[in-house]
This record gives sequence, structure tokens and C-alpha cells, in this order.
Amino acid sequence: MSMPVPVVWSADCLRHEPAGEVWLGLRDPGTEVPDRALVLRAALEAAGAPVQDARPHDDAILRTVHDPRLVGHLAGIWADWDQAGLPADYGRDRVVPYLFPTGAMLAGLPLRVPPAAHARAGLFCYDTMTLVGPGSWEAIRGAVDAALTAAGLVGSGARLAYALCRPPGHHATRGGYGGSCYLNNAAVAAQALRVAGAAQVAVLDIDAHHGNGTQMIFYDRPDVWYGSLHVDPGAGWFPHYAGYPDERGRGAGHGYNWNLPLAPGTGDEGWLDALDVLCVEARELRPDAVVVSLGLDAAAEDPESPLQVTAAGYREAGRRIAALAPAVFIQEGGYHLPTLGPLAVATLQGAAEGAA
Ligand code: SP5
Ligand code: ZN
Repeated sequence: MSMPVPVVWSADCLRHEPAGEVWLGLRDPGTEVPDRALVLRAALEAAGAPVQDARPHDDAILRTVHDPRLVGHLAGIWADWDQAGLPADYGRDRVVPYLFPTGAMLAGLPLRVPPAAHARAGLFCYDTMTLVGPGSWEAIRGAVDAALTAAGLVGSGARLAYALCRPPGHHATRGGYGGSCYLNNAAVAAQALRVAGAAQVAVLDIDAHHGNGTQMIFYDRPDVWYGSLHVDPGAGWFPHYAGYPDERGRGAGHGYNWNLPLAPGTGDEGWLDALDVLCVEARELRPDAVVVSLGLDAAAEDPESPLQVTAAGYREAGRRIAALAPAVFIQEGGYHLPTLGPLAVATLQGAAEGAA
């Protein structure tokens, strides 16, 4: 069977070369590399999926999901960093903050915007692993366009679509970036579906990590439900500070946020059982559309998580999720290059079965 799911991508995604990550004070090679997009695209194309380019969209929806100051910062910080001579004169080839104006530092002082690029680098960033370089902005914005294009397909009647977003997005909050994510592609897709007429949207996040950004963007809202299964953040895994079961939403959004942390080592059976719990909750909402944060890093081979899911598990997940409602799949993490393509193909084949 040839793969019937439209794949949307932006060639600009290849221009983001984070050139590693600073983890615990040292620069490591990093796993969020441009080749991820190339292997995903090649595998989906080989499976028969129609591939289309992302269409450019204006910033209207992006600016309702994110603080416009974050958007402006990401668009300009590389040029400012370069202009300040940090690469040429100091050997700092990527934007890496060294100072974060957290509540612990400010203790009530007003948040100022210091003009120096090396000072401002920490204003919207919450870790040292999410580097910005010369082509990063074009890729970041291209990923948003891919998500908006795929959401547009489903918003106008397609049963399934997949956005090959790179860089990923689910760790990006309304006003901050981190976790290899800059702008929240899945949140933008969910908001676009709301604007297109879906009264209730369900976001299902099956990346190995908790999507703290998406959770917080919709934390106060009942119209976009968020459910996530992920490795237990309390067991030593990113994002460490969020993703616990007692985070249920706030105000009108209370009850519309679900976290199911899983023990390291959890395989297909435990993972799919947890997915079923989320699917039961989601189905009760009668969602008009589903957004899937499709991280492939729960796979057994993945270097960034201790979950042990197989391609058969991903296929089954695709089947069960797509049975809920029309679904937009947004690429999130997944870092083991040899298996990334087969995992994506398996998921979308399952989705096509579930949607039939
Ligand atoms: C989108 C996404 O999957 N983001 C995940 C970010 C988590 N990165 C944590 C990196 C920690 C350092 N890497 C250690 C690799 C050990 N094999
Ligand atoms: Zn992840």
C-alpha cells in the first residue's frame, strides 16, 4: 500500500545547524541535526507519500500563541550576536546564554532589556542546549509554516496530514525557548485549527519528553486539551521541572491537561496502555481535530530517552490516535538516524489504517 498521508516540509529546515549543545558546561555534538529531516523525508517519499513545500503564512496565529517579543528575539539575535563580534573576536560561533534573569536573581526587580547581545541572549532562553546560528531563524519560521500548511489541509477537510517540522517545538513556551525547540509548531497548528472552526482540539504528545511548552500555552484553556505520555521527569529526564500527573490545568482549563509519566524502560505494552488512557479521555471530549506531537524518541534505539517502544508500537499508536478525529501529525524529537525513517513510516501507515 502506498502511503496516502500528505507530507509538508520546508527546505529551510536544513539551514538550522545548532552545531552541538552545551550540556553541564561542555559542548557536546548534539543529536538534533539537519540529517534528521533528510532521512525522514527520504523514507516517507520512498513509502509513496506525496511531499509538498510549506506555504508561507503571516504571523497572525504565531503571535497569538507566542509573545511577539520572543518571535522578534529569535528573528534578530543571531545578527546582533554576529554584529557584536562574538563569533569573529571571541570564537563564540553560536548564541549560548551565560546569564538567565530568573525569579531567583530578580526577586521582584523589573525585568530590563540590556542592549548587549551577550546579555540579552538569556532573556527568552531557559537552557544552554538550544543554540542559535546563522540559518536558525529561517528554519524555525519554516517549521511554523509547515505546521500551518498541514493544519490548513486538515482544517479544510483532509483526514490526515504530517508536517516534517525541524527544529521541533513542544518545549517552547509562550515566552521562552529551550529543549532544542524555539517556536511551538504543534501549538500553532492547534490554534490554527481552532481559528479554522474546530471548537475542541485535542493535542496528544507522544514524544519521549514532556511537552512543557504546549502544556503551559494551553494551561488555562478548555478548548485545547493536552495529554502527554513521557518518561518520568522525576527519574532524571528533561524537562525535569514539569510533566507530573498533578498538573491538571488551571482556572477554566482545569481538567484539560493530562500527564502520564512512565518509568524508564517502559516498552510497547506499558506505553500503549498509557496511550489508551489518554485516548479514552480525548474521545470523551469529541474533538473536532487532533494534533499529534510525534516524537520518535520513545523508540528503543533512541539515544535521548530510556523508553523501549518498537516500530510496531508506533504503528499501533498511529492507528489508535487517527481513529479519534482528523489528525495533524507534527514532527517533534527522534534522534536515531538509522531508524527514524522506518518509525515515521510505521506511524503514518498505522494512522492511515486507523482513519479508514
Ligand atoms: C524535542 C526534544 O525531544 N527535545 C529533547 C531535549 C532533551 N535534550 C536533553 C539533552 C540532554 C543531554 N544529552 C545527553 C545525551 C545522552 N545520551
Ligand atoms: Zn523528545
